[in-house]
Amino acid sequence: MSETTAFSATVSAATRDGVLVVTIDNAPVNATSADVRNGLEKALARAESSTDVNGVVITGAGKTFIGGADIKEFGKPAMEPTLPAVIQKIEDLSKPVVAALNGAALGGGLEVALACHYRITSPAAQVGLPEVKLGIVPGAGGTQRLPRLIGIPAALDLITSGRSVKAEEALSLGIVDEIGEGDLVGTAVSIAGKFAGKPLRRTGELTVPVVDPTEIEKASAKIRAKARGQKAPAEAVRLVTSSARPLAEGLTDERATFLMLRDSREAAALRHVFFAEREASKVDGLEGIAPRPVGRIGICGLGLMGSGIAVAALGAGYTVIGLDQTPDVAEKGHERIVGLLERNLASGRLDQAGFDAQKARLSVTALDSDLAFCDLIIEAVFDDLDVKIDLFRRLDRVIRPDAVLATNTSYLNPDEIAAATAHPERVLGLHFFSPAHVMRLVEVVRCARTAPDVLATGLSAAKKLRKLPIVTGVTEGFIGNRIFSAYRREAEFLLEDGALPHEIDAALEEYGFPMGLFAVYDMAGLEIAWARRKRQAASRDPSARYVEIADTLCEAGRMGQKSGRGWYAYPDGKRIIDPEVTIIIEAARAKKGIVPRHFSRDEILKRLLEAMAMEGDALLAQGIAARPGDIDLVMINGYGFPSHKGGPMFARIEPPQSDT
Ligand code: 3H9
Repeated sequence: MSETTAFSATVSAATRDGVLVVTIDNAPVNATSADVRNGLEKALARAESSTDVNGVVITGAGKTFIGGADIKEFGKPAMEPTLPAVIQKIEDLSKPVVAALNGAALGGGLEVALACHYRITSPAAQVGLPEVKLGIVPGAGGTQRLPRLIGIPAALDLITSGRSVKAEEALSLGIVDEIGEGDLVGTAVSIAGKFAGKPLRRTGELTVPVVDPTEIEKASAKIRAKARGQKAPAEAVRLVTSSARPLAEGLTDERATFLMLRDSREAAALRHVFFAEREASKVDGLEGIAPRPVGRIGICGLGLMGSGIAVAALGAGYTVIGLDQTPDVAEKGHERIVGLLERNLASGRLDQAGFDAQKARLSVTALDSDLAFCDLIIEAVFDDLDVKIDLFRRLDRVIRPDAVLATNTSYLNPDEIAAATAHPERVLGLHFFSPAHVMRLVEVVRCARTAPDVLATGLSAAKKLRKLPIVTGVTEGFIGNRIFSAYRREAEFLLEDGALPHEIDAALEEYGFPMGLFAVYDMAGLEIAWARRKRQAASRDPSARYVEIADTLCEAGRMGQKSGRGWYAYPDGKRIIDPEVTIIIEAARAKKGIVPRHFSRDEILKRLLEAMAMEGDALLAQGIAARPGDIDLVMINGYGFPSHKGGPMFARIEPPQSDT
């Protein structure tokens, strides 16, 4: 190996057996920042002009090949050379260029690899074009070169879903040419040496395989429908399906589309979400604090919520012991959990070996003392203070003093539950969302006396469960339900002021919520919220505005979809507007002397979004939420707020209609 030459601060190279091995070292993820592009360009020029260089290998330092373009540069003035220009130089080089994928090759990283003349990957690497998740399309050839390599249908799937594939799948699809064990760079060097002086396989010169246009049209229509108004997936469909045209034409179109989307509000929102997710794991007071080790999790209460948590925990590799009141009830819980695992098996999310292993790690009991060896215990019993306090007192006596106790309460005060135990410092809240094995959000509740390493344990276990943990302080409903209450209250004010449920729902769905608020109520059932309102009636501020419409619906037996009627009617299960509901609403308005007025969709949205953001302000001022981004993540991952709008705090920065 020759001496190392630095082509820039982040790109260096050394010659090995006549091949220039170029290494990108731009921590943390080797993003193609301006300095990397500069260094690469210079290294390529050196390779082209040096008579003692026969080929090039491009690889990354650390565990990533290239994580993509540098997202932090988006929105700043462009710096030459552009990534597409550098990538074109790779493809055009007269000497063989081999990509040695030492780790993830994502976005611009995969685009670099696609332009190389050969791709060898380590077995641990993943490849993908996740740009649509950032509201953009691949902007450095991905939409044009990937179909040339793997065909339009497979490229459509990968680019419009943004999913990454592991090395094996990348090989079978034809994205990479070889999986290399051991000295990856050494193998890449010998491949480059073998290709020297031979005709090179340039991806851009390949022809896109011909496919049945009706098949493509069917797939495209499905993708567009799923995108719910987002621009990037639709643009990606257009670019990929038209990739059979001359490369230069496709690349020009792709670049213009990329730039247009990159500067859009939608992309700014999704970038905000990306960085907010990374920020959320930085929690005040936890620097340098190690979580307690967790291998065995106890779950108390094996209803829907407890079973969902159990499935998530089994999937993460934990041993799970479920506790319920009697052996019979516990056995029912066991059946429910196994039923969920069977569904995963049937859908292909789990293979037989995985199913068997997970089932073998599950046991149930009706004896508290069987939880003695658990490291973390999560309760998901009925949301009643006395029930939870009784359970925590019992557990406190039988579990190890260093075991962590978590409550899944939605509305109760976890400080009161903690205070009932001998070790309140080991108590925290882990508020899962239903169905717990599907929903990504977990609110991690830092109680008044939660020890830092207990909080760290909750965060690390939630992450291992592949959840997005967001820390919240103690308040009624925590971050999500407090914002949701403010949103619901405003929606009910709107009803009294003149809007109808279907008008509010239409505005929300057009904005990007998967379902309007009143349709969601009907689906969930109206009785639980009604019971809560009745409990709170005595302590309600009599001077505060209170909308009785929901109570009137419940009194009339309209409990939602299950009872065939709620905010809508459901003859034959299909949701329709019910004039009876309109009459109830009109009567409520008349009772208060409210003269209804018309609300446009924009006005409806503005009021609802502002109500959410104002509650968010209060949560920040009270120190319940640490950052606006945390609030946005809670609403996106727990309440259906469209991620491409960035969450209620981000959405407020500009009015909802200002999309560019
Ligand atoms: C693109 O490529 C466009 C092109 O088609 C066209 C261009 C013309 N840029 O996730 P982690 C930071 S668009 C800047 O915790 P992991 C991240 O903020 C891009 N920074 O690590 C964090 O910073 P901090 C397409 C980035 O090991 C730190 O790195 N690519 C970027 O769990 C660690 O991140 C993608 O969308 C970036 N591209 O996972 C891939 N990526 O420490 C996005 C990360 O200050 N990235 N950072 O909080 C990922 O999926 C993961 O980061 C990755 C590593 C799998 C790479």
